Amino acid sequence: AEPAPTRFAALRREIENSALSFLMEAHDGLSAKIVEEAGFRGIWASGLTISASLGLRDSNEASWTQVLDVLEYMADATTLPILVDGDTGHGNFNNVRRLVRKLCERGIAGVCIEDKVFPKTNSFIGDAQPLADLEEFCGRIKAGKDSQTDSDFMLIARVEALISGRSMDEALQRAEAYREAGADAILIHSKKSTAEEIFAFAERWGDRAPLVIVPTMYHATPTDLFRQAGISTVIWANHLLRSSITAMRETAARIRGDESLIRIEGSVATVQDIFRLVGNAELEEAERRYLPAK
Ligand code: SPV
Ligand code: MG
Repeated sequence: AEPAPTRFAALRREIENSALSFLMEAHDGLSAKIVEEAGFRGIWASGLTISASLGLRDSNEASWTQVLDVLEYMADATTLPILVDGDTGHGNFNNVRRLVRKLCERGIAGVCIEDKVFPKTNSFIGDAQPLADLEEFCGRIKAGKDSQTDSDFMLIARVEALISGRSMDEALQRAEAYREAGADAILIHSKKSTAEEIFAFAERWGDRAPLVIVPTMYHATPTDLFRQAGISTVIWANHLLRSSITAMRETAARIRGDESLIRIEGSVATVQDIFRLVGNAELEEAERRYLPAK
């Protein structure tokens, strides 16, 4: 039998294979386990949801090493490859170098960096966000690629031109420059409520490098249209955090109102379920092996 691919190779395979792939958002060890349990083959470690789960804004308020700590919990909790949202790379080329080295050490299979400036602003806030200088951003990409210690590590360049109201020509020009600088794939982002500009981009881009998309705003687009457009990978970017917010709010309100758990117990995960998710059975097994017999 063939040896199992490394997580680096697994992410590369997901993004480069001809079938449409999906990455599901997670923001901590537990949500990472839930993504794996659901059958997904890769995780999107979202900057927005990791920040929000820490009670912070998506403005680089969490330091990059704090994010790295969260990633370590996520990697320990699952066997899935993780693509981390590296925001703008946390500084210039030199910060990207150190980030990529540390991600490789922790077994994080890839990073996506966006062509904006530190501290970043979430793409869905405001209008024309300042973009990075094209050549300076290409330096960040090159520095990242030169620093990876596993040949399958993926560096994905995220084009924010359409988000910032720039032209389709500029988006394509930037994507091409990033590909030439060594990016393994392009994430083309849009905040429109339909996918028209994504399809227009994909048509002109062709198959120069895999395309990754985040249909948070154009959420009603049928997934088959992404397939037909030759998209490589869809990121469901924030929906586990958002669903947990809804569930936690309902539970908190109900317990506060009822001053009782009577209407709660049947509708929330059991304590046994928590034990199972975090692997208590393995610990019991290990105790039989390592603790003196009673
Ligand atoms: C994230 O999940 O943090 C992203 C995607 O970067 S978005 O919020 O759409 O910018
Ligand atoms: Mg982000």
